[in-house]
Amino acid sequence: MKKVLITGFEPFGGASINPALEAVKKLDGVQLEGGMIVTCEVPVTRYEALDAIMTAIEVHQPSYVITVGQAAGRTGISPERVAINVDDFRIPDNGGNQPIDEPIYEDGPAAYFTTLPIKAITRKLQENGVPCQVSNTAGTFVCNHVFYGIQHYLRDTDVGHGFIHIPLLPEQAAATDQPSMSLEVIVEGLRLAAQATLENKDDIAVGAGQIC
Ligand code: PCA
Repeated sequence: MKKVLITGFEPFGGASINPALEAVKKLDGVQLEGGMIVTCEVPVTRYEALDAIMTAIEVHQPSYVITVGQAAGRTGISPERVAINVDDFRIPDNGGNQPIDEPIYEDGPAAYFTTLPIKAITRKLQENGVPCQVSNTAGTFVCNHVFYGIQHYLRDTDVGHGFIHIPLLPEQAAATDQPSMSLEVIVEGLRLAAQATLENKDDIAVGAGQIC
């Protein structure tokens, strides 16, 4: 049985909730056609985050890894296209680290592309009524750090990996002008993303480009 490891970050920046963590709590053990979901909780701390995910990969031996984090301002679930080799933290992480323009790996390439079928994921979510758009930036905070670091870790394996950002929950956005998505829709979107990953070894060729 193929395993899809879905990871979720703990709250950060003084918040008490992170939709990624709430979602993975509901996804643990969920059966897919041709596989099942396993999960792990990830600290929002530069190095410890990678350690937690690498340990979970060693324990579960998944065929695919989907790392998930919150992105305030996103209107839909956002499969990320590219991770870049830079840490430039606008706020300190939960360990107090605030690097400026430091490489994640000195000898690493400038960027890694996702190895998840992000166009197939996007189409499956949209067809099932879940707002979803490909994103071309995962930022320069801990989410990008994890995206880049796990791509680097898995670079010589056939384990697929990519990062998905999700919107705020309604209770996080209620007193702001930020968009939000219910936990129920986020959980269903991530389940569909895992299913689409199992169903599409190669991505489909459909446009999702942006003009600035
Ligand atoms: N979002 C942050 C880090 C943890 C999370 O859930 C980010 O986008 O970098």
